[in-house]
Amino acid sequence: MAGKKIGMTITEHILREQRQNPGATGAFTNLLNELIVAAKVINREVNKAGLAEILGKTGRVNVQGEQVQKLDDFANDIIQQRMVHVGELCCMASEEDADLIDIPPQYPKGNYILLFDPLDGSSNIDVNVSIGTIFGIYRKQSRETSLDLLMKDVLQPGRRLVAAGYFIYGSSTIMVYTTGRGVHGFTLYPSVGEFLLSHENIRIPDRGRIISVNEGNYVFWDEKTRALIDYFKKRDSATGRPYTSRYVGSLVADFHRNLLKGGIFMYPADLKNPDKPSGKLRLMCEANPLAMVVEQAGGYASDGSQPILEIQPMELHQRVPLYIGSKEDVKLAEQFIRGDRKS
Ligand code: FDP
Repeated sequence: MAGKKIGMTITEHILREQRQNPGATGAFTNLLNELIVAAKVINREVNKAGLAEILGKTGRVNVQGEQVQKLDDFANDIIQQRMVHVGELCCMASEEDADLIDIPPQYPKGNYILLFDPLDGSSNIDVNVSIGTIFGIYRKQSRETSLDLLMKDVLQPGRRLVAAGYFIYGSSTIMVYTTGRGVHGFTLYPSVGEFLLSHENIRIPDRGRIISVNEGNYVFWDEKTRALIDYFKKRDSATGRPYTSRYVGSLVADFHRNLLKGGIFMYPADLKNPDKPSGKLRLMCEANPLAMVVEQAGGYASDGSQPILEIQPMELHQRVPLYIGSKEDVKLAEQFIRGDRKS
């Protein structure tokens, strides 16, 4: 038959990955498939935003001290509802919930742990800017079953993630994922209701031309961070500077653009709280999954001094500074932040 060849479905792809792993039981495939169903439901609601009574704030403040939007709540509920009965998880953690989420006793438990940010970039919900769902999956290391004792299994460095990825609800809906064998992107064909392979083996350029950072925070940055941003903005034809600036304020959207085009996303530590300089983004639910994706695509992620994936998490909602994207650009950022370079 003539015409453009249609890419394989995400389900076929996951099964194909599973066949490459002789020890695989299918548990992982079940888990990802259920997550995809949850994302399709979230996508449907995101597309309705503006029509339904789902925009706006709930009036609650989440564990991060941020206003909870109705769609945040919806996405958080849907993921939990779909994932509790899949039988492959021992617990979950969501950016919106202070504590670990247990699997109720009526459902079977498994050996995987799901961490997720149900709706990243939520301040953009009301204004039709792309938002997304980020996820990371660990395998349980201990034999513990009680929720109180599972925290150690959850607080694993990102290097131990067995899969990670995101869904971006944008001009089209895309799922990008890795199980440690490259990064692949699938676009949702609404008429078919399936994610079909559209971006096989994504590779991020070693160097980009884009910086993505909220420069409104300039006054809260230390000298090293300011010197870094100033560097990217200086004119120098040999290194292709100045870089161009792109920042929409949705991590998934900013990350996805830079993954495809090359560049660096930065959310540096700032001094908004002078006693405790910190980044804004969360290690477990945001930085680690994207760090796994970017490394699998040939890029790099750092907190300014060490690879994100090497950080030993101390708490569930730990925040980190984040420099992520093209390898050479992120390595350069490390030189500035460590103080090895000033201009
Ligand atoms: P949001 O607060 O809208 O949920 O994860 C938080 C996040 O968005 C990221 O998606 C985004 O990159 C960042 O915060 C934006 O923060 P600023 O508004 O401080 O730039």
